[in-house]
Amino acid sequence: MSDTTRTNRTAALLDAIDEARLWRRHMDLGAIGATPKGGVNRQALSPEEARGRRLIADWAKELGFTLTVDPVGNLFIRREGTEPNLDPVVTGSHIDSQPTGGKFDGAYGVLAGFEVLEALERAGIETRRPLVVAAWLNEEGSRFMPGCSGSAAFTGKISEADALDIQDRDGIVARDCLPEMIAATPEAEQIGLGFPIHAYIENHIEQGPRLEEAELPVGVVTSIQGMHRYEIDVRGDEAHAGTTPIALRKDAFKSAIDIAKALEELMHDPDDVIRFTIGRFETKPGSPNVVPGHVHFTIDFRHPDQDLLMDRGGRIEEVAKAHAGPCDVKVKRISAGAPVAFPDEMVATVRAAAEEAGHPYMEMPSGAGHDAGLLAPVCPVAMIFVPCEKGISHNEAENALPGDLHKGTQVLGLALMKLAG
Ligand code: HGY
Ligand code: MN
Ligand code: MN
Repeated sequence: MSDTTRTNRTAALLDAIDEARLWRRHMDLGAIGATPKGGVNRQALSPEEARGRRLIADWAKELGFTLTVDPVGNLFIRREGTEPNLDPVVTGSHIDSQPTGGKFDGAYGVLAGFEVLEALERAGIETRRPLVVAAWLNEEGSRFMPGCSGSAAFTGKISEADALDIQDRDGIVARDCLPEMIAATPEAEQIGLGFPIHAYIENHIEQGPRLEEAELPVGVVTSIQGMHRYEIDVRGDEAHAGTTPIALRKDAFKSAIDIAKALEELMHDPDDVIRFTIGRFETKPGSPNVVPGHVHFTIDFRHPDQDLLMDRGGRIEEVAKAHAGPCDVKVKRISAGAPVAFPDEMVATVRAAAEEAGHPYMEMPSGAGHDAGLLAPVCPVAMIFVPCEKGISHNEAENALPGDLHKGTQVLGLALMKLAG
Protein backbone atom coordinates (compact mmCIF):
# COMPACT_ATOMS: atom_id res chain seq x y z
CA MET A 1 0.00 0.00 0.00
CA SER A 2 1.43 3.38 -0.97
CA ASP A 3 2.18 5.88 1.76
CA THR A 4 -0.36 8.35 0.38
CA THR A 5 -3.11 5.73 0.58
CA ARG A 6 -2.13 4.98 4.15
CA THR A 7 -2.06 8.71 5.00
CA ASN A 8 -5.47 9.19 3.34
CA ARG A 9 -6.85 6.28 5.38
CA THR A 10 -5.38 7.74 8.55
CA ALA A 11 -6.80 11.20 7.87
CA ALA A 12 -10.15 9.76 6.83
CA LEU A 13 -10.44 7.66 9.98
CA LEU A 14 -9.34 10.45 12.31
CA ASP A 15 -11.93 12.74 10.72
CA ALA A 16 -14.69 10.12 10.87
CA ILE A 17 -14.26 9.45 14.61
CA ASP A 18 -16.90 11.80 15.97
CA GLU A 19 -16.53 13.38 19.44
CA ALA A 20 -20.16 14.45 19.80
CA ARG A 21 -21.59 11.08 18.73
CA LEU A 22 -19.24 9.28 21.12
CA TRP A 23 -20.25 11.52 24.01
CA ARG A 24 -23.96 11.15 23.20
CA ARG A 25 -23.64 7.38 23.23
CA HIS A 26 -22.10 7.59 26.71
CA MET A 27 -25.03 9.67 27.90
CA ASP A 28 -27.55 7.31 26.23
CA LEU A 29 -25.97 4.21 27.78
CA GLY A 30 -25.44 6.06 31.07
CA ALA A 31 -29.19 6.71 31.24
CA ILE A 32 -29.72 2.96 31.64
CA GLY A 33 -29.40 2.21 35.33
CA ALA A 34 -28.87 5.91 36.06
CA THR A 35 -28.76 6.77 39.77
CA PRO A 36 -30.04 10.03 41.31
CA LYS A 37 -26.46 11.08 42.10
CA GLY A 38 -25.46 10.95 38.44
CA GLY A 39 -23.85 7.52 38.38
CA VAL A 40 -25.07 4.14 37.19
CA ASN A 41 -26.17 0.92 38.83
CA ARG A 42 -26.10 -1.52 35.91
CA GLN A 43 -24.82 -4.67 37.57
CA ALA A 44 -23.97 -7.87 35.73
CA LEU A 45 -26.91 -9.96 34.51
CA SER A 46 -29.39 -7.33 35.66
CA PRO A 47 -32.39 -6.06 33.66
CA GLU A 48 -30.43 -2.82 33.29
CA GLU A 49 -27.54 -4.63 31.64
CA ALA A 50 -29.98 -6.38 29.32
CA ARG A 51 -31.38 -2.96 28.29
CA GLY A 52 -27.86 -1.67 27.73
CA ARG A 53 -27.09 -4.59 25.43
CA ARG A 54 -30.32 -3.94 23.51
CA LEU A 55 -29.38 -0.28 23.02
CA ILE A 56 -25.97 -1.20 21.60
CA ALA A 57 -27.51 -3.95 19.47
CA ASP A 58 -29.88 -1.39 17.91
CA TRP A 59 -26.93 0.85 17.04
CA ALA A 60 -25.12 -2.16 15.55
CA LYS A 61 -28.19 -3.12 13.50
CA GLU A 62 -28.36 0.37 11.92
CA LEU A 63 -24.80 -0.08 10.66
CA GLY A 64 -25.16 -3.65 9.47
CA PHE A 65 -22.79 -5.11 12.04
CA THR A 66 -23.51 -8.67 13.19
CA LEU A 67 -23.89 -9.87 16.77
CA THR A 68 -22.90 -13.10 18.46
CA VAL A 69 -23.23 -14.21 22.06
CA ASP A 70 -21.38 -17.05 23.78
CA PRO A 71 -22.59 -19.56 26.44
CA VAL A 72 -21.55 -17.36 29.40
CA GLY A 73 -23.11 -14.20 27.94
CA ASN A 74 -20.16 -12.40 26.37
CA LEU A 75 -21.59 -10.25 23.55
CA PHE A 76 -19.65 -9.56 20.34
CA ILE A 77 -20.30 -6.97 17.60
CA ARG A 78 -18.54 -7.75 14.31
CA ARG A 79 -17.65 -5.63 11.30
CA GLU A 80 -16.60 -7.96 8.50
CA GLY A 81 -13.15 -7.77 6.94
CA THR A 82 -12.22 -8.34 3.30
CA GLU A 83 -10.74 -11.67 4.44
CA PRO A 84 -13.42 -13.04 6.81
CA ASN A 85 -11.48 -16.20 7.63
CA LEU A 86 -8.64 -14.29 9.27
CA ASP A 87 -8.59 -14.17 13.06
CA PRO A 88 -10.31 -10.92 14.12
CA VAL A 89 -8.79 -7.95 15.85
CA VAL A 90 -10.84 -7.41 19.00
CA THR A 91 -11.48 -4.38 21.18
CA GLY A 92 -14.08 -3.69 23.89
CA SER A 93 -14.54 -3.81 27.66
CA HIS A 94 -17.66 -4.22 29.86
CA ILE A 95 -21.02 -2.51 30.32
CA ASP A 96 -21.75 -3.95 33.76
CA SER A 97 -21.08 -1.48 36.56
CA GLN A 98 -20.52 -1.25 40.28
CA PRO A 99 -23.70 -0.63 42.32
CA THR A 100 -22.54 2.96 42.79
CA GLY A 101 -20.56 3.12 39.57
CA GLY A 102 -19.93 5.77 36.96
CA LYS A 103 -20.92 6.30 33.32
CA PHE A 104 -17.42 5.62 31.94
CA ASP A 105 -15.83 2.59 33.69
CA GLY A 106 -16.13 -0.17 31.07
CA ALA A 107 -18.66 1.69 28.94
CA TYR A 108 -15.90 3.78 27.40
CA GLY A 109 -14.05 0.73 26.11
CA VAL A 110 -17.17 -0.69 24.46
CA LEU A 111 -18.29 2.65 23.04
CA ALA A 112 -14.81 3.65 21.82
CA GLY A 113 -14.57 0.34 19.99
CA PHE A 114 -18.05 0.82 18.55
CA GLU A 115 -17.17 4.36 17.45
CA VAL A 116 -14.13 3.05 15.55
CA LEU A 117 -16.27 0.47 13.73
CA GLU A 118 -18.86 3.13 12.90
CA ALA A 119 -16.20 5.59 11.72
CA LEU A 120 -14.61 2.95 9.47
CA GLU A 121 -18.04 2.05 8.07
CA ARG A 122 -19.04 5.66 7.40
CA ALA A 123 -15.64 6.48 5.89
CA GLY A 124 -15.83 3.36 3.70
CA ILE A 125 -12.50 2.09 4.97
CA GLU A 126 -12.05 -1.66 4.61
CA THR A 127 -9.78 -3.80 6.77
CA ARG A 128 -8.43 -7.23 5.88
CA ARG A 129 -9.25 -8.71 9.26
CA PRO A 130 -12.72 -8.58 10.81
CA LEU A 131 -13.03 -6.15 13.72
CA VAL A 132 -14.96 -7.22 16.81
CA VAL A 133 -16.14 -5.22 19.82
CA ALA A 134 -16.58 -7.36 22.93
CA ALA A 135 -18.88 -6.52 25.83
CA TRP A 136 -17.45 -8.99 28.36
CA LEU A 137 -19.87 -10.34 30.94
CA ASN A 138 -19.45 -9.55 34.64
CA GLU A 139 -16.15 -7.69 34.69
CA GLU A 140 -16.88 -5.95 37.99
CA GLY A 141 -17.70 -8.97 40.13
CA SER A 142 -19.64 -6.74 42.54
CA ARG A 143 -22.74 -8.94 42.34
CA PHE A 144 -21.27 -12.24 41.09
CA MET A 145 -17.79 -12.72 42.56
CA PRO A 146 -15.15 -12.97 41.21
CA GLY A 147 -15.14 -10.41 38.43
CA CYS A 148 -14.02 -10.98 34.85
CA SER A 149 -15.89 -14.29 34.87
CA GLY A 150 -16.94 -13.72 31.24
CA SER A 151 -13.43 -13.19 29.87
CA ALA A 152 -12.02 -15.84 32.26
CA ALA A 153 -14.41 -18.43 30.80
CA PHE A 154 -13.73 -17.21 27.23
CA THR A 155 -9.98 -17.80 27.71
CA GLY A 156 -10.43 -21.10 29.56
CA LYS A 157 -9.09 -19.79 32.88
CA ILE A 158 -12.32 -20.99 34.47
CA SER A 159 -14.86 -23.48 33.09
CA GLU A 160 -18.20 -22.52 31.58
CA ALA A 161 -19.85 -24.18 34.59
CA ASP A 162 -17.69 -22.20 37.04
CA ALA A 163 -18.81 -18.98 35.39
CA LEU A 164 -22.46 -19.97 35.28
CA ASP A 165 -22.72 -21.42 38.78
CA ILE A 166 -21.64 -18.22 40.57
CA GLN A 167 -24.30 -17.08 43.04
CA ASP A 168 -25.02 -13.57 44.24
CA ARG A 169 -25.69 -12.70 47.89
CA ASP A 170 -29.37 -13.65 47.55
CA GLY A 171 -28.45 -17.06 46.18
CA ILE A 172 -29.46 -16.15 42.64
CA VAL A 173 -27.34 -18.21 40.20
CA ALA A 174 -25.75 -16.49 37.17
CA ARG A 175 -26.98 -19.28 34.89
CA ASP A 176 -30.61 -18.44 35.72
CA CYS A 177 -30.15 -14.78 34.73
CA LEU A 178 -28.62 -15.59 31.35
CA PRO A 179 -31.83 -16.24 29.36
CA GLU A 180 -32.88 -12.61 29.95
CA MET A 181 -29.53 -11.41 28.54
CA ILE A 182 -29.86 -13.68 25.52
CA ALA A 183 -33.47 -12.64 24.99
CA ALA A 184 -32.42 -8.98 24.91
CA THR A 185 -30.54 -9.53 21.65
CA PRO A 186 -32.38 -12.34 19.82
CA GLU A 187 -30.60 -11.48 16.58
CA ALA A 188 -27.26 -12.44 18.13
CA GLU A 189 -26.15 -15.85 16.85
CA GLN A 190 -25.26 -18.15 19.73
CA ILE A 191 -21.67 -19.37 19.35
CA GLY A 192 -19.35 -21.63 21.34
CA LEU A 193 -17.00 -20.48 24.07
CA GLY A 194 -13.78 -18.88 22.83
CA PHE A 195 -12.42 -18.06 19.39
CA PRO A 196 -8.90 -17.17 18.15
CA ILE A 197 -8.03 -13.48 18.44
CA HIS A 198 -5.26 -11.85 16.40
CA ALA A 199 -4.81 -8.99 18.88
CA TYR A 200 -6.85 -7.20 21.55
CA ILE A 201 -6.79 -3.54 22.62
CA GLU A 202 -9.01 -2.17 25.41
CA ASN A 203 -9.71 1.50 26.03
CA HIS A 204 -10.54 2.52 29.60
CA ILE A 205 -10.59 5.57 31.84
CA GLU A 206 -7.47 5.53 34.03
CA GLN A 207 -9.45 5.33 37.30
CA GLY A 208 -6.52 7.19 38.89
CA PRO A 209 -5.24 10.80 38.89
CA ARG A 210 -1.95 10.52 36.98
CA LEU A 211 -3.01 11.53 33.46
CA GLU A 212 -5.08 14.45 34.73
CA GLU A 213 -2.17 15.62 36.91
CA ALA A 214 0.21 15.32 33.94
CA GLU A 215 -2.38 17.09 31.74
CA LEU A 216 -2.05 14.35 29.14
CA PRO A 217 -5.03 13.00 27.16
CA VAL A 218 -3.66 9.51 26.51
CA GLY A 219 -1.99 6.76 28.58
CA VAL A 220 -0.13 3.98 26.76
CA VAL A 221 -0.60 1.16 29.27
CA THR A 222 2.32 -1.23 29.75
CA SER A 223 1.06 -3.62 32.44
CA ILE A 224 -1.68 -4.56 34.91
CA GLN A 225 -0.81 -5.32 38.52
CA GLY A 226 -1.63 -8.72 40.02
CA MET A 227 -4.84 -9.20 41.99
CA HIS A 228 -5.97 -11.86 44.49
CA ARG A 229 -9.49 -12.04 45.92
CA TYR A 230 -10.41 -13.92 49.11
CA GLU A 231 -13.57 -14.67 51.05
CA ILE A 232 -13.24 -15.02 54.83
CA ASP A 233 -15.90 -16.69 56.98
CA VAL A 234 -15.64 -16.42 60.78
CA ARG A 235 -18.01 -18.66 62.70
CA GLY A 236 -18.87 -18.54 66.42
CA ASP A 237 -22.16 -18.97 68.28
CA GLU A 238 -25.25 -16.79 68.14
CA ALA A 239 -26.19 -15.77 71.67
CA HIS A 240 -28.44 -13.42 73.62
CA ALA A 241 -26.89 -9.92 73.78
CA GLY A 242 -28.30 -9.29 77.24
CA THR A 243 -27.69 -12.51 79.12
CA THR A 244 -24.46 -13.96 77.68
CA PRO A 245 -21.31 -13.00 79.60
CA ILE A 246 -18.50 -11.73 77.37
CA ALA A 247 -16.22 -14.43 78.76
CA LEU A 248 -18.54 -17.14 77.46
CA ARG A 249 -19.13 -15.68 74.00
CA LYS A 250 -17.91 -16.98 70.64
CA ASP A 251 -18.48 -13.57 69.10
CA ALA A 252 -17.77 -13.79 65.35
CA PHE A 253 -17.69 -9.99 65.05
CA LYS A 254 -15.01 -9.58 67.71
CA SER A 255 -12.86 -12.30 66.13
CA ALA A 256 -13.41 -10.88 62.64
CA ILE A 257 -12.18 -7.42 63.60
CA ASP A 258 -9.15 -8.93 65.36
CA ILE A 259 -8.42 -10.86 62.14
CA ALA A 260 -8.99 -7.77 59.98
CA LYS A 261 -6.62 -5.68 62.15
CA ALA A 262 -3.96 -8.37 61.98
CA LEU A 263 -4.31 -8.59 58.20
CA GLU A 264 -3.98 -4.80 57.94
CA GLU A 265 -0.66 -5.18 59.80
CA LEU A 266 0.43 -8.04 57.53
CA MET A 267 -0.28 -5.85 54.52
CA HIS A 268 1.23 -2.66 55.90
CA ASP A 269 3.51 -1.13 53.24
CA PRO A 270 5.51 2.04 54.02
CA ASP A 271 5.97 2.53 50.26
CA ASP A 272 2.16 2.47 49.78
CA VAL A 273 2.34 0.07 46.81
CA ILE A 274 0.29 -2.79 48.31
CA ARG A 275 -3.45 -2.35 47.71
CA PHE A 276 -5.41 -4.16 50.47
CA THR A 277 -9.18 -3.64 50.70
CA ILE A 278 -11.95 -5.16 52.81
CA GLY A 279 -14.91 -4.03 50.72
CA ARG A 280 -17.67 -6.27 52.05
CA PHE A 281 -18.16 -7.05 55.77
CA GLU A 282 -21.40 -8.75 56.85
CA THR A 283 -22.39 -9.78 60.37
CA LYS A 284 -25.05 -12.49 60.64
CA PRO A 285 -27.83 -12.79 61.66
CA GLY A 286 -27.48 -8.99 61.76
CA SER A 287 -29.94 -8.56 64.63
CA PRO A 288 -29.05 -5.81 67.14
CA ASN A 289 -29.59 -8.04 70.17
CA VAL A 290 -27.95 -11.24 68.93
CA VAL A 291 -24.22 -11.86 69.29
CA PRO A 292 -23.10 -12.49 65.69
CA GLY A 293 -22.51 -16.17 65.03
CA HIS A 294 -21.10 -15.58 61.54
CA VAL A 295 -19.12 -12.84 59.83
CA HIS A 296 -18.42 -12.93 56.10
CA PHE A 297 -15.91 -10.53 54.60
CA THR A 298 -13.93 -10.09 51.39
CA ILE A 299 -10.31 -9.23 50.65
CA ASP A 300 -9.07 -7.53 47.48
CA PHE A 301 -5.25 -7.66 47.49
CA ARG A 302 -3.11 -6.24 44.68
CA HIS A 303 0.53 -5.64 43.88
CA PRO A 304 2.73 -5.43 40.76
CA ASP A 305 5.19 -8.07 42.08
CA GLN A 306 4.16 -11.72 41.83
CA ASP A 307 6.51 -12.91 44.59
CA LEU A 308 5.12 -10.42 47.10
CA LEU A 309 1.55 -11.33 46.11
CA MET A 310 2.22 -15.02 46.67
CA ASP A 311 4.23 -14.46 49.87
CA ARG A 312 1.84 -12.10 51.66
CA GLY A 313 -1.21 -13.81 50.16
CA GLY A 314 0.09 -17.15 51.34
CA ARG A 315 0.19 -15.85 54.92
CA ILE A 316 -3.42 -14.64 55.11
CA GLU A 317 -4.75 -18.00 56.32
CA GLU A 318 -2.19 -18.44 59.10
CA VAL A 319 -2.76 -14.87 60.34
CA ALA A 320 -6.53 -15.35 60.26
CA LYS A 321 -6.35 -18.59 62.24
CA ALA A 322 -3.98 -17.03 64.79
CA HIS A 323 -6.47 -14.24 65.53
CA ALA A 324 -9.75 -16.17 65.42
CA GLY A 325 -9.96 -16.46 69.24
CA PRO A 326 -12.71 -18.88 70.24
CA CYS A 327 -14.19 -18.85 66.70
CA ASP A 328 -13.44 -20.88 63.58
CA VAL A 329 -12.25 -19.18 60.41
CA LYS A 330 -12.26 -20.33 56.79
CA VAL A 331 -10.14 -18.52 54.17
CA LYS A 332 -11.00 -19.14 50.51
CA ARG A 333 -9.02 -17.62 47.65
CA ILE A 334 -11.59 -17.09 44.91
CA SER A 335 -9.38 -15.60 42.24
CA ALA A 336 -5.69 -15.05 41.62
CA GLY A 337 -4.43 -13.02 38.67
CA ALA A 338 -0.69 -12.63 38.20
CA PRO A 339 0.76 -9.29 37.11
CA VAL A 340 0.56 -8.91 33.32
CA ALA A 341 3.14 -7.10 31.15
CA PHE A 342 1.86 -6.20 27.68
CA PRO A 343 4.07 -7.31 24.74
CA ASP A 344 6.53 -4.65 23.58
CA GLU A 345 5.25 -4.77 20.00
CA MET A 346 1.69 -4.08 21.15
CA VAL A 347 2.79 -1.16 23.34
CA ALA A 348 4.80 0.12 20.36
CA THR A 349 1.72 -0.12 18.12
CA VAL A 350 -0.29 2.01 20.55
CA ARG A 351 2.60 4.46 21.02
CA ALA A 352 2.93 4.86 17.22
CA ALA A 353 -0.83 5.38 16.89
CA ALA A 354 -0.75 8.14 19.53
CA GLU A 355 2.11 9.81 17.69
CA GLU A 356 0.37 9.47 14.31
CA ALA A 357 -2.82 10.94 15.80
CA GLY A 358 -0.73 13.76 17.26
CA HIS A 359 -1.84 13.21 20.86
CA PRO A 360 0.68 13.53 23.70
CA TYR A 361 0.84 10.49 25.96
CA MET A 362 2.69 8.84 28.80
CA GLU A 363 3.42 5.17 29.39
CA MET A 364 1.98 3.81 32.62
CA PRO A 365 0.88 0.69 34.49
CA SER A 366 -2.74 -0.09 35.36
CA GLY A 367 -3.69 -0.30 39.04
CA ALA A 368 -7.18 -1.50 38.12
CA GLY A 369 -7.95 -4.94 36.77
CA HIS A 370 -9.39 -5.33 33.29
CA ASP A 371 -10.57 -8.02 30.88
CA ALA A 372 -7.37 -7.28 28.95
CA GLY A 373 -5.52 -9.00 31.80
CA LEU A 374 -7.53 -12.18 31.21
CA LEU A 375 -6.97 -12.04 27.44
CA ALA A 376 -3.18 -11.62 27.79
CA PRO A 377 -2.36 -15.37 27.96
CA VAL A 378 -4.23 -16.09 24.71
CA CYS A 379 -3.37 -13.16 22.42
CA PRO A 380 -1.23 -10.00 22.16
CA VAL A 381 -2.89 -7.33 24.28
CA ALA A 382 -2.58 -3.61 24.99
CA MET A 383 -4.64 -0.87 26.64
CA ILE A 384 -5.22 2.83 26.13
CA PHE A 385 -6.14 5.08 29.06
CA VAL A 386 -7.77 8.49 29.09
CA PRO A 387 -8.03 10.76 32.16
CA CYS A 388 -10.99 10.77 34.51
CA GLU A 389 -11.79 13.72 36.75
CA LYS A 390 -9.63 13.68 39.90
CA GLY A 391 -8.99 9.99 39.21
CA ILE A 392 -12.40 9.22 40.73
CA SER A 393 -13.95 5.85 39.77
CA HIS A 394 -16.14 3.16 41.35
CA ASN A 395 -18.04 6.24 42.48
CA GLU A 396 -21.12 7.99 41.07
CA ALA A 397 -19.09 11.18 40.61
CA GLU A 398 -16.91 9.47 37.97
CA ASN A 399 -16.46 11.87 35.06
CA ALA A 400 -14.41 12.33 31.87
CA LEU A 401 -14.03 14.97 29.16
CA PRO A 402 -15.49 14.49 25.65
CA GLY A 403 -12.20 15.62 24.12
CA ASP A 404 -10.16 13.06 26.02
CA LEU A 405 -12.57 10.23 25.18
CA HIS A 406 -12.31 11.33 21.56
CA LYS A 407 -8.50 11.44 21.49
CA GLY A 408 -8.24 7.99 23.10
CA THR A 409 -10.67 6.67 20.49
CA GLN A 410 -8.63 8.14 17.65
CA VAL A 411 -5.54 6.35 18.99
CA LEU A 412 -7.56 3.14 19.25
CA GLY A 413 -8.79 3.59 15.69
CA LEU A 414 -5.32 3.94 14.19
CA ALA A 415 -3.98 1.02 16.23
CA LEU A 416 -6.89 -1.24 15.24
CA MET A 417 -6.62 -0.21 11.58
CA LYS A 418 -2.92 -1.10 11.62
CA LEU A 419 -3.50 -4.46 13.33
CA ALA A 420 -6.43 -5.31 11.03
CA GLY A 421 -4.39 -4.49 7.93
O1 HGY B 1 -11.59 -3.80 40.41
C1 HGY B 1 -11.11 -3.46 39.34
O2 HGY B 1 -9.93 -3.24 39.26
C2 HGY B 1 -11.98 -3.25 38.13
O3 HGY B 1 -12.32 -1.90 38.06
N1 HGY B 1 -13.17 -4.04 38.19
MN1 MN C 1 -13.61 -1.44 34.28
MN1 MN D 1 -14.49 -1.17 37.55
